[in-house]
Amino acid sequence: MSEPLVEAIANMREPEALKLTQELLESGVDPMKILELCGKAMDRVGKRFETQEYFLPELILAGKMLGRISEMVKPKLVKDYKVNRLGKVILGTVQGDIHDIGKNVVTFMLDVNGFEVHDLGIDLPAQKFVDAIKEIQPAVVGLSGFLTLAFDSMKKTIEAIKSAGLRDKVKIMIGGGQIDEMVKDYTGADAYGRDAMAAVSLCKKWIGGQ
Ligand code: B12
Repeated sequence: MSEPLVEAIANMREPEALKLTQELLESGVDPMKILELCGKAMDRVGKRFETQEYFLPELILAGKMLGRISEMVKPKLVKDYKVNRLGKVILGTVQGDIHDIGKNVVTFMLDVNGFEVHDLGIDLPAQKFVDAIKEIQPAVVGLSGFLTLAFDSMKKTIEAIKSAGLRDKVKIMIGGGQIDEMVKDYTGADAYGRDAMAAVSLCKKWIGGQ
């Protein structure tokens, strides 16, 4: 019954996508279900990009739609899911990579689940993470990346954290399109998370809250 939302996003019909989101929220559909449908739509967009049916403008528009839908869903999620501030997490996309849609979903989910999230942005040199750890003193650092070259950036970032003497002060999780357990081993991270809910589970395990 809620597949029309997937169709509207995947076919770049933004006004319809926003209207459908509003209707789903008003009819009491679980906001998590709406986010799931957004993920499904992004899969379709990604496939159309790969087959060159879509190009960069469509990807950017899809990202914006997702941002707007997240903003609409957020108040409802915060209301439904009990929120206590649980601990600090810093998160960012590593150097050379500007993909941030997945990272923004992770930021959003950590936020509504009660973590104090500091989103450092995109294309971040290792030193930015080191400086932010010193300043913010988070319990968890999240590294996001969608390009193959992000593997090396993640490894360098973790080495820089180690060189700064901060490695035993933080847990490090990584994630993004091409990331898997092998990349986790390669980079020296503590864990890999497949999606935003996995990021929430890792933070709950490390910081508490479950
Ligand atoms: C959207 C997109 C773009 C957009 C990004 C917009 C933005 N603001 O992010 C734009 C158009 C800018 C773009 C640019 C490029 N892209 Co691009 N892009 C994509 C695309 C289609 C979707 C990625 C996405 O956002 N998915 C949506 C999210 C929600 O997906 P998700 O993976 O389910 O997200 C979850 C997890 O990843 C996880 N997660 C994410 N981060 C983290 C962090 C932690 C800590 C944890 C635990 C979990 C976690 O949680 C998320 C939420 O549940 C992918 C193809 C694909 N099918 O994935 C290509 C893709 C990633 N891009 C690719 C390429 C090559 C590029 C460009 C080089 C293209 C070019 N020629 O210019 C540039 C790179 C620029 C750069 N330096 O980064 C390649 C990468 C190939 C590779 N092996 O390196 C891909 C795979 C497409 C392809 N098959 O060719 N791209």
